[in-house]
Amino acid sequence: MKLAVMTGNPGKMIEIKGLLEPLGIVTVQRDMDYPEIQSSELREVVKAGADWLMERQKCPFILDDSGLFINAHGGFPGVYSSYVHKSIGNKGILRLMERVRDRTAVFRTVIGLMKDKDRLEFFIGECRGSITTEEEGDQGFGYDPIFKPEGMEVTFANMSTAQKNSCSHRGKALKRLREHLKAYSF
Ligand code: ITT
Repeated sequence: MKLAVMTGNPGKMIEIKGLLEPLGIVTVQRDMDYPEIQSSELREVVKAGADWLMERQKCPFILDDSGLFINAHGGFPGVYSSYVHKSIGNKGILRLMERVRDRTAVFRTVIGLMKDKDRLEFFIGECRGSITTEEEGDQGFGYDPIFKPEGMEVTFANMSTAQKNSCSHRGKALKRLREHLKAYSF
């Protein structure tokens, strides 16, 4: 079973491989830089990306759009997570959180699976947690050093891939995808 993964992010790829390859699914990274539309919904971003990719990439493939939603900032950066990370980074987020008492946040992932042309299915995962007061850890990528999942003592950046996958937004979405793929041969 071979599945193309449409991402330019090698960190995501490691997490995806970690959960899908033990099932015998061979994942191949394809960095096609598909357009990410401006929308308030991750699902809409995935849908538009999948429509664009459908004309250019052989099925089956998956794409993943994720975001960090900070409650005290009305869900910011949310769908703008990529732009915000590139522009102000984790240090910028920590500055925005100075003197903010409610540090709760949620990470969300929407994975789109395009099995055949015009057959898009969504797999969703969410992880509640909080924003730390300083960067902690050097594993993972993106916002991992400043996000501590609920009930855990450490940030994602202080976890192994397997530990992060066991509780993360992407891990949950991938487990749903994995269950679905078990019943499907391609
Ligand atoms: P692709 O779109 O090419 O897959 P990306 O890194 O742009 O890669 P997203 O748009 O899904 O991916 O991610 C938005 C931002 O959120 C980006 O800065 C990521 O680094 C960050 N991010 C996504 N998932 C994350 C995770 O599990 N841990 C930490 N940061 C994450």
